[in-house]
Amino acid sequence: MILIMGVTGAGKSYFINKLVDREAVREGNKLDSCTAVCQAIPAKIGSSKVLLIDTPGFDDTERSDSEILTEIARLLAVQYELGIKLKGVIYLHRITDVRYQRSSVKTLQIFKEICGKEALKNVLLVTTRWGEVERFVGADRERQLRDKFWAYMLANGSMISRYYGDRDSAIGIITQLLGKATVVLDL
Ligand SMILES: Nc1nc2c(ncn2[C@@H]2O[C@H](COP(=O)(O)OP(=O)(O)OP(=O)(O)O)[C@@H](O)[C@H]2O)c(=O)[nH]1
Ligand SMILES: [Mg+2]
Repeated sequence: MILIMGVTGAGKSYFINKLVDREAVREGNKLDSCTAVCQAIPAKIGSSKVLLIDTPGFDDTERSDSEILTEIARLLAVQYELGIKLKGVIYLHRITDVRYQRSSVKTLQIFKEICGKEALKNVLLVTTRWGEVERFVGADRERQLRDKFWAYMLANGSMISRYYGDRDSAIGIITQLLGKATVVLDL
């Protein structure tokens, strides 16, 4: 199982749909947040079977972060009870964001706490929407994420990756986690 997390509108549902090559989950093109509950989508990547979990984004327009946390905790409890192994977590962030807003700082803080230090080596920090920025502008923002906002996580074994918006790129990202040992999150 792989969890897909990030602030609302980061492109979590879009990423999953590209990966499975169908409209498995609803994407939102409105200003309102879209995904309200966790959804599990089975996918086959090469010869591996994986369960992708689409989560409601933090900083949702309708619900508080604590409601969303409760929702994710509920899902993790069921997963643990059923003996489904967690391979890792993908955290999506839009490279088009011109500021690392407070909502992102807060979300990342919550995210770090959910994972716990031990699990950070199973975290993939992924930037999205590279088609909408000049490559050098994106690269400069990525460097700032690496040096500042994501430095702690990278120092503890998390990895960074770019999502280019297509299926092949999504498969490449998932594959990076499939080879890892399974983890249990602190939450
Ligand atoms: N072109 C392009 N559009 C994207 C990309 N990622 C997301 N979108 C679009 O951005 C909008 C929001 O994406 P979603 O995937 O619904 O965002 P989300 O993270 O699931 O948001 P919540 O469900 O509210 O937490 C949708 O209209 C997507 O089609 C991307 O990489 N490229
Ligand atoms: Mg969604």
